[in-house]
Amino acid sequence: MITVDAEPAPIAFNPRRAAVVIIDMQRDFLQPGGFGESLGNDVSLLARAIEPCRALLEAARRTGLAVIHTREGHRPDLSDAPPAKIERGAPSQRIGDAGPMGRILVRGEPGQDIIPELYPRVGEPVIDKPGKGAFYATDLQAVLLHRHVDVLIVCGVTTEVCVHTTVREANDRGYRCLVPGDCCASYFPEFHEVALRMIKAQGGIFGWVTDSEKIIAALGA
Ligand code: TIU
Repeated sequence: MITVDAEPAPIAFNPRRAAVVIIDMQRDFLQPGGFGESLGNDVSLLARAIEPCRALLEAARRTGLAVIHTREGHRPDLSDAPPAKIERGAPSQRIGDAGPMGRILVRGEPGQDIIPELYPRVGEPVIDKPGKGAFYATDLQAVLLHRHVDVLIVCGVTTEVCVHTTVREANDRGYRCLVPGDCCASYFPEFHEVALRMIKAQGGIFGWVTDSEKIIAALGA
C-alpha cells in the first residue's frame, strides 16, 4: 500500500491495482492545425501538462504501475461521429476535413496520434474513444477488469471536458479517481481550476486531487 497526499484527504491504495490513465494527449489537441485549434482555441495553453505527465509516466514505467492511453477520434468514414458533433466548429475545419496533420480527429491520421513526448510503449493499451468519456463505446472497463484495477490516476486534456467526463464515468462505475492537477490542462485556465475544485469538493464527490510530485514521491520512484 502507498499513501498519496491529496485533497480533500490523503488516499491509500495498492499500486498494483492502480493505473495511470492518460487522456487524449494527442497532436489534435496540443499542436496547431488540429481539432483544438479548429474550435478556436489557443493550443499552446495545454503544453504545461506535458512535462508533469512525462515525469509521472516515467515513474509509472519504472515502478511497474499500469499505464493506459486514450485517443479521441473517429472511423475514417465518420460512421461513429454524431452529426451534432461534426456540425460544430469552423465549416472548413470540421471533423474529417483535411488539415496539416491529416484529417481532423480521424483514427490513423498523424494528428489523431499521441504526442511524441508521451508516446505509448508496447504493452500499454491505447483506447480509441469516439466520445469525451473514456468508458463510452470502448473496452476500457474490460481492460481494467482483467488487470484488477480499481484506482485510476487520471491525467490529460482537457481538464473540464475529457478528463472530467472520464472521472465522472469512472466514479459511477466504482473506481476511485486521483487527479494530478499539474498533469491536466485546459484552453480555459479558469475552467481547469474550477474543474479540479469540483472533483474534490463535498468530501471528494468525484475523487481526489493532487500533483505529480506527490504521486512520484509516494511511489518511491
Ligand atoms: N474541446 C475540448 O476542450 N476537448 C475535447 O474536445 N476533447 C478532450 O477534452 N479530449
